[in-house]
Amino acid sequence: MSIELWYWPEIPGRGEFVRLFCEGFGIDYEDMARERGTEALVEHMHSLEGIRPFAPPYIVDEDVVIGQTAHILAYLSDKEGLGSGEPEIDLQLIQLQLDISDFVEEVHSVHHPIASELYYADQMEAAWERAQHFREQRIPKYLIHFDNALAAHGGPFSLGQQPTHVDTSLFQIMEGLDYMFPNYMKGMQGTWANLEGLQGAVPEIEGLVDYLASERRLEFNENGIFRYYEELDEQ
Ligand SMILES: N[C@@H](CCC(=O)N[C@@H](CS)C(=O)NCC(=O)O)C(=O)O
Repeated sequence: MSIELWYWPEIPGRGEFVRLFCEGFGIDYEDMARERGTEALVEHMHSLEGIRPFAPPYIVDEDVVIGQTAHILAYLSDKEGLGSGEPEIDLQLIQLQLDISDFVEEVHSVHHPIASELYYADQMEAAWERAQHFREQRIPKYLIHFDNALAAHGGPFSLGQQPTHVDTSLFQIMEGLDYMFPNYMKGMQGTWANLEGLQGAVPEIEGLVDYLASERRLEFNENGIFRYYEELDEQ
């Protein structure tokens, strides 16, 4: 039985981290709001009872209804037996996935440093300053951390030859950063060799070959998390 994925239909956003994992590892899912639209998503969210997800993405898997991207990926990985089989290593993979969530939040705060509810145009000056710090301090700090994690089992994936939920997420981060900061990322080429190797290896995962070439794969855009604003990139 396929799981339901509920996420905003027009952006890759955080939903894409779940899609990539499901597509790459053959997990059956229905992308509910892509089929039914934003209103259906809002209605569905409000119809949920009990402890509800705070925000999309969330999944429905029979009686299981959970949000939080990292939590969803940890749940699916465990359910499908796609971890290492060693609890202490699987917990470290979840730790990395939580680091990825923190990083994604910081990416969003680059173009929305004051408030998510305000337009980018209303916070451009603060965004410009934030982008500078983000490029100079935060991207290197996080990417070195992720690059070292990939080296721990010899690469190219987080468990050596075995890809996990961490790898599809790190791939999406690298693709997103290339879109958001093309000049900066070009200038840094070679700095994060393991991550660059991973970026080449993930698209070769069998389930992803077709997906990445399909219309199901949404392009990055300026409503999503990874946005391209020329002024926020290195000049
Ligand atoms: N920490 C959550 C964040 C979820 C989240 O912020 N979702 C966004 C879309 S990517 C949203 O719809 N937020 C609505 C809000 O924050 O009010 C996760 O990783 O899933």
